[in-house]
Amino acid sequence: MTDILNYINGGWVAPIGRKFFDNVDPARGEVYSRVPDSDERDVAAAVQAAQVAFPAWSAMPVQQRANLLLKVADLIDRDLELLSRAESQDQGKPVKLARVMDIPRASANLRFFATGIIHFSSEAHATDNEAINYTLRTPVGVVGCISPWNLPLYLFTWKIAPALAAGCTVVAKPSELTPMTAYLFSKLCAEAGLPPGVLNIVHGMGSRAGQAIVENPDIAAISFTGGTVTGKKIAATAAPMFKKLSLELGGKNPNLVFADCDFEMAVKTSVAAAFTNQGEICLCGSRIFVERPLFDRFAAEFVRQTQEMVVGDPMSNQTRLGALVSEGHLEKVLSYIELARQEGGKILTGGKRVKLATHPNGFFVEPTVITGLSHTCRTNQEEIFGPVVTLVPFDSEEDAVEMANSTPYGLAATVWTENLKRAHRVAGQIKSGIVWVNCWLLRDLRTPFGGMKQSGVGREGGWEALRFFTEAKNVCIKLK
Ligand code: TXE
Repeated sequence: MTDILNYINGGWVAPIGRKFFDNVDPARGEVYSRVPDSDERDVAAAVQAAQVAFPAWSAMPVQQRANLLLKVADLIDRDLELLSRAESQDQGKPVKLARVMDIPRASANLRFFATGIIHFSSEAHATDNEAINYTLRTPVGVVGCISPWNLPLYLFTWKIAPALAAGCTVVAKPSELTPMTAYLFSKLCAEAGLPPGVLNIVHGMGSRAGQAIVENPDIAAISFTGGTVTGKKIAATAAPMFKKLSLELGGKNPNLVFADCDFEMAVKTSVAAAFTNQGEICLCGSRIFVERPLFDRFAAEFVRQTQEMVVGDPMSNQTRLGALVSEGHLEKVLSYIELARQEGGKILTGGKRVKLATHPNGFFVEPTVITGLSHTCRTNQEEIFGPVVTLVPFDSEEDAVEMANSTPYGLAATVWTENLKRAHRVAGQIKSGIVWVNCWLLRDLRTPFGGMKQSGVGREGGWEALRFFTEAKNVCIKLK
């Protein structure tokens, strides 16, 4: 059984309190490693190491800093198979998905920001003939990066890559449910020659280690991705300390299918948008609104394709849906299916836990499609974050937009139509940080990423992330 260790000041250490908790393989329901139950003392040690490392790291020539991050990216690619298997075992996702999405994206994050920082520049403003203004951008200092369990290494690196590239030093905490790839990543950082203290990884529970990161007065900024309830708590703790905050929170994303869409593409992509990663992606399209004339045909084909998907051993290449991340999350998802029944929903397919002969204790759920619910019921308002979607008919463009905007969330949306004017019209009216037209999860890392309303505060991606991890200072020079 592996004991995961904290990575502080370039070395691997047990938590000061010597306590560990169990890490469960969700496909087997069995403990397979142990995680440090770190507390504020471990966080304090990590912050101290990060403070000591900050002057040299922030002053290092930018090309040299970039080269180190590029080296880490190369090592991730070298270990693609090992990391993919580790991610799959820890999270429950199909290894095939980790191989083509999670792990390649982790190295892409590092490469993107390592090269981005070289091109990062600031503005100058000539003020008539009076003065010249320029903007200096300096790294904010020691920052905290807290990431969730659905895309573990993918989102961990999405935060630490821009932070490190910008010249910050980092105290990071992966989710306690999926700490393994962050632990393996710490070894790659050391192998690449990242100086001690530049990146520190403290493992542990959100309420203890995570909270200690947010409360630590020497951490200047927090980048967090996770649930909206946790985001609220973090904001309440950090705001009185005037920390910079970037919060990427939940979603309840609408998928609007108009009758004039490319039918084949709309169904196929909507199925992927619903169930990729067991529906455990904040960008998954979980509320599918279909224009009434197309509704029955769409529903029939959607259900047919859903039933074709194999729920199975995450290590098998045939598997489309693996296990949910934890027993607690499995119960949450099943309770929402029960709620949908109580609210009068009709289950068109799925709805039950799956007991695999080879994995009788795994946390598997059938991909579930529900219809007959109003867009205002709890099932259609609250984030389920599992393989559960609803189909709802609509009669007009106005109705579709109103229903799409009717939740407290505003992360992402998809619109299916071949009508160019409608595509632009609807995209303009939807209240969300991203609108995909005739596609889903087509990501360009330069674009601003984040949510409106309760889906978050701030944007990451591209220059936005580098701006977040730097402070802008205006220097004004009088010319006369
Ligand atoms: O996530 P948490 P949970 C949604 C999804 C899910 C729900 C709850 O609906 O069912 O959130 O998931 C750390 N101070 N998303 O509770 O707690 C925690 O240790 C500082 C959407 O498992 O938000 C972990 O590292 N940190 C989401 C991270 O926060 C704290 C992805 C996220 O965990 C903390 C995940 C605290 N007080 C869940 N409490 C998305 N947007 O993609 C917890 N943490």
